[in-house]
Amino acid sequence: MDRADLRLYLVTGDVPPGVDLVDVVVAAAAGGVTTVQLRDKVGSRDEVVRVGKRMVERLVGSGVTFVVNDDLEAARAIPGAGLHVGPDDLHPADARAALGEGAVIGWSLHDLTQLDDTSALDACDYLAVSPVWPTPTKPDTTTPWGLDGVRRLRDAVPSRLPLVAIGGITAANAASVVEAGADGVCVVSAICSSADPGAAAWTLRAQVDAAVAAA
Ligand code: 3NM
Repeated sequence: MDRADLRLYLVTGDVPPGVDLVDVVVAAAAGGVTTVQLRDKVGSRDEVVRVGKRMVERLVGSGVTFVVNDDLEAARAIPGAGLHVGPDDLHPADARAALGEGAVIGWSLHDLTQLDDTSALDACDYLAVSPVWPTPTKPDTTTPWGLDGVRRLRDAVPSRLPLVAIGGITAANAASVVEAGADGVCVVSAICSSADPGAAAWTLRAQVDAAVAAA
């Protein structure tokens, strides 16, 4: 996976009342989002597949990478979808075996000991520093890594693996995350809660691109 495909990674979350999440994703992609993860911890698998297919159809030609959070069967049912898993989910090597070489597979890092799992690292296309800061969007995260944690992970993770960071990232701090060694930033509320998701994505992407160019 090209590092540039992870510059601005949108994880779906709550959107304002009356707003269609698919429209938010499409606007965010037009604004510069490079990867979309469909994350729905409430809806049924059928619902995830239905929404995911609508997203993929509307993203055709955009170059955006599309992954599903933690549901292998949903990923299999959506054309071209990859899978993002955490340390308590399906093992990345099993995801790779099920989805094949062409699928994008990502893994969340909660703990340095995960780096000892070489079969997991070998199966992944990217890793996510999870979370970099505490966030009201997901109050039950593990201990935040902070910017020092991003730096430590960038040194410890095999260099072939791109690193993104999630949790508490906004346009005001996105550059600092890239300066610490991340290849890109993941956000939920900075885009999903915005009245103008396209503009929010554009602003974030400009911050990330400038930080990458300066690195
Ligand atoms: N996963 P926001 S933090 C979905 O640490 C998610 O694994 C996290 O939301 C993790 O960009 C998070 O609004 C929510 O802070 C991030």
